[in-house]
Amino acid sequence: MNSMIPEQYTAALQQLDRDNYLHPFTDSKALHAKGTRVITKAKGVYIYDSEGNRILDAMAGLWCVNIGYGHDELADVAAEQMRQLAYYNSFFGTANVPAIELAAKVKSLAPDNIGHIFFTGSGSEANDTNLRMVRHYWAQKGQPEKRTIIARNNGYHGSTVAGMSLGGMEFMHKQGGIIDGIEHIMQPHWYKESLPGETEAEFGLRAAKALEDKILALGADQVGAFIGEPIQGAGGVIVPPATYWPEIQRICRQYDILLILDEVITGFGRTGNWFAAQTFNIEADMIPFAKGLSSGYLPIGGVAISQRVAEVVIGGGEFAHGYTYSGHPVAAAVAKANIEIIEREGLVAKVAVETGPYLQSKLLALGDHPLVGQVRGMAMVGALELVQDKATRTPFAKDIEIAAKVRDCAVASGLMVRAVGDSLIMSPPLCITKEEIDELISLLSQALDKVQAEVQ
Ligand code: PXG
Repeated sequence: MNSMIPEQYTAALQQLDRDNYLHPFTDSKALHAKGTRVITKAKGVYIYDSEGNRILDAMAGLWCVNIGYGHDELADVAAEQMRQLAYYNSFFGTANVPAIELAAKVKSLAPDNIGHIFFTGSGSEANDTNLRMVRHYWAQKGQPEKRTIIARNNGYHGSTVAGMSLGGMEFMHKQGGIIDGIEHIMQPHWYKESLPGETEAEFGLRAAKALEDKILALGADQVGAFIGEPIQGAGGVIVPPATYWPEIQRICRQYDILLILDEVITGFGRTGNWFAAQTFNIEADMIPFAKGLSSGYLPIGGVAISQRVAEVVIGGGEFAHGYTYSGHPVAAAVAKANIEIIEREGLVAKVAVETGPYLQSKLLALGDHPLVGQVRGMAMVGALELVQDKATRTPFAKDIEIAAKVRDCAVASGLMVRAVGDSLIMSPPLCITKEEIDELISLLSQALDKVQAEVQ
């Protein structure tokens, strides 16, 4: 196929794709009509498609390629590990060297209260692990009725049955319903959900109080855990007011409820610390992670478990839970080498003091654009909320699909961003330079101008 001219090559791949490949989270009929964009190679912050277009990937794949693309070193690590030991499980009294070393490494980077690391193949599996571990923990403690988990509207925790149920995406719940024992409360989205005149600080406390109200309504003896993303990612990069997390922490402690902090997106540097728990000063009982752990070079995730939970699980006999690929040696070796690259390149500090603030200041400046109602973000994650009327926060009519319009325009000009509702969201590779951020902002601003001219 490679000897064909790019258009023929692309058309042939698109046909193969149409005929055989069912895509995740996709309106297949619409995609079949349009044709898939086939990504063929990548280097640094740039991806390339089968037609030869170069695109600045401001989504780091799917929030995951933290070190950027094309680190040959990881290919070498994977090949070497595959030759040495391609697979062995950690189930029946065995383990492998990379998994043991990676557990120690992740624990050393995690907040001080973390005691043990459990590995999974993905973020969804990590949250399935959480659901089972919360219930197992309370059963071991003699309180099996503490089994309800409180989550939030518009949260995202994965797409398996437990992940989808913990998530607060209505369009997902509608396809088949959710499992029992999960309750949802409001999200801390000040721009969308505050009352007239309510400050961010006041709103943050009210959004946290929704947790207390729900606990009291259900009875604290029925509630096992609360789960939330430090910053909602798939929901549209929603950074809660500064008052929110301290109050959530207080409530969880007061009612003896475990706190699960979903760091699948925020883990491994995105907020300028290894974990957002450190950025927001949150003491969590379980921290699911994935994505940045391996920068997406191989699938691997896990849960960092607090000492108090780990002690109960370790002391409670067999916890009958695990995956064939828990602690996969090749994925673990690559993850460990990925962390070494993050350390060697000083990416976490760079995001905290240099490129993160730079991206945020450039995004804030886009707040002056007539289409932009709110700029949200922190360090290396950001969003622009597009509105028809800035003063009244009036959104565009749904059928205009304003954010999708800007995204399409951006992609056509060489910038990959995501549209979620009326938000444009981004989470660039942590290795992005200031010059590349300038390019990102310039392409984004041109796309905004173009669409602004169109909808005027
Ligand atoms: N938790 C969070 C916070 C996530 O963002 C998961 C769990 C699940 O991870 P896995 O590895 O099972 O996909 C995620 C994943 C989007 C989008 O639309 C986001 C994710 C996945 C797919 C789409 O932004 N995040």
